[in-house]
Amino acid sequence: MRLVKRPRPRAIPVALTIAGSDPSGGAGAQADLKTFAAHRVYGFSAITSVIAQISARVGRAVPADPALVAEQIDAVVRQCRPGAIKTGALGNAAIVAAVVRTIRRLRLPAPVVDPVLISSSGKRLVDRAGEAAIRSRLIPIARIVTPNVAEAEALTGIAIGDADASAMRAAARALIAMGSRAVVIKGGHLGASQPALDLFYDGRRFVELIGERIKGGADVHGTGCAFSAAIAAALARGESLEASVRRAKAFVTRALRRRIAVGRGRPMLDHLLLF
Ligand code: PXL
Repeated sequence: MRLVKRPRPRAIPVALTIAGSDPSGGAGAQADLKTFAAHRVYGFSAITSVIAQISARVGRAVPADPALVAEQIDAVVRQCRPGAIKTGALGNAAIVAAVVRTIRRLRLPAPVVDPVLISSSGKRLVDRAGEAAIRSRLIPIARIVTPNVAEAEALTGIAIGDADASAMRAAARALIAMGSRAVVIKGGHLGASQPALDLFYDGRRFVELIGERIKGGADVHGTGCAFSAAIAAALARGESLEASVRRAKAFVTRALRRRIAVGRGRPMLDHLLLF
């Protein structure tokens, strides 16, 4: 038999999501992995919480043993150091603490923090103590934090109401004061008559990202997961933070426009945009 000389395997950027499991694949780690794949970024995942859910209904959520969350991160990092990390639903304060300790101990890249508090259907995905730990421990090590308006209000105590631009700026400043290096507040769920305005702030400059408002888009499950995962994917590919945020917004807008029906339930994002 002739020996065929194989080319060396290609290197590929790698990103890690630390997030809850959504068995229906619309949100959580499964959605993050699809988003990484759409960006041609290899995805690692550490599961923080197993959640019985479909797009229309979130059922029981069982947080993982915090040590097991840390062990999952240790395991994948042994194979390859990710170029970027994102965090999603974290369950409770002990998991938040374990994630922060592990990122510090392994000197991993500062994470994209999606401060997931409550699902769109109203289920708490992190308990109250966990929410406090996100504020006091995770946000201080974040590369960027990506709250929607409700999360920005909960984390800062500043009422933003209906697209009040000056209140959004105050909340962005407050999140930087908590220690994040940058913030993007997602205004997509605000009043239907207004454009989809996201506010980016890196502590020096405010950038208003105005996007097309997609009719019916606010009803789609998992947009926040896709947005923060897309930022991490672009960072893993070596793009600047602002370019990563702009690319992520364009990605979510496109995936929203092309949303898909998967049986019963809310529409889903078309992460892979194949046809
Ligand atoms: O979109 C917030 C979110 C994040 N992570 C998981 C979720 C949800 C919403 O349902 O299930 C695992």
